[in-house]
Amino acid sequence: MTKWTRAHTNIALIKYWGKENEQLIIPKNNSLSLTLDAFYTDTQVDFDDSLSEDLLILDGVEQDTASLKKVQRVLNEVRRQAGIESKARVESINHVPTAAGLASSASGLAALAGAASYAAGLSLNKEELSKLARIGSGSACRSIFGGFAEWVKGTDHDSSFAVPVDDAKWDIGMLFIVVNDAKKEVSSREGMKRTVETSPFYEGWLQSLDADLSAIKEAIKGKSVEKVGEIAERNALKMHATTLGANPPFTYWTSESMKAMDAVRELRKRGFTAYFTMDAGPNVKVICRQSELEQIKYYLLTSFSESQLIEAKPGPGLYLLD
Ligand code: 2P0
Repeated sequence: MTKWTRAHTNIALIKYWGKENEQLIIPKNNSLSLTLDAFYTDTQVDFDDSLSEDLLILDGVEQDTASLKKVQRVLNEVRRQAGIESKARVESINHVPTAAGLASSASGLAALAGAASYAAGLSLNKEELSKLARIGSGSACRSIFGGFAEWVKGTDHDSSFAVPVDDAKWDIGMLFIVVNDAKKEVSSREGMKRTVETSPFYEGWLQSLDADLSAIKEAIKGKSVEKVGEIAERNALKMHATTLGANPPFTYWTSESMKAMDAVRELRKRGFTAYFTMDAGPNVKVICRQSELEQIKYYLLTSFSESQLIEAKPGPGLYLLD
């Protein structure tokens, strides 16, 4: 029994940054994201007794055992729940513009949770799928849901999963500015670990989160792009500030990222509702009104090329393809 399953990527507006339990991927703090339509992963899984080991074929290319690690954490849990021992063939196609340098672990591990549980004959509800995706990659637990989702940190495997917050069927969108001067980055897994262990700013980050979370939920309820953007931008800046206090210090920002952030500030001066957020990489995402995406892109074309600018709207949660 195998079926293609699709999951879209999500971008956190209140960031997940740091683990309480590294083995189970229990986070230090709740996070809140928006699932987007522009980038997604399609995956199918086949548990096959004739296989002697798990196989991962990504965009038609068989992957090495190192890339299988996160995938196998999900497969092993599915095998445990279904009481099967067969190895799996996992086929995955990432629909992310080539060379965009955008992380696909959220959509990838969410699609895998859906496809693997289906292939094993498990019928999991969304909460169970979210937990399963989480053990592959933390941010993936939020991609089970469309629109806005909150990952409630919990204290153990059974209490740590995402919940839907709002379907985002209103005038909010996101524009990705893909910057071209990417340097070799510290992985998010390594970056958050180093920050938790060594940055004196980490405590300050944690202490400010409850206020950010309740404020953004109010802003979402009021459908205020302005407030959502303002809170998200400040939250992202705080997260990135923690990395400068780490030992050794690091940053995901490049000069191109800073140029993009300046462009967003300039958009605000020109009367647009535009705020930015950034993740564990140099790309900048502009939070804006869906109805202003075109005009904002037009303005940004004065500083960036067409291929660097990707428009996104709120996207759906995990689903099986016919
Ligand atoms: C987030 N990031 O909330 C934050 C903001 C990056 C910065 O989740 O170790 O790939 O697999 O749980 O989910 C990226 O980290 O990390 C991430 P693991 P993940 O989106």
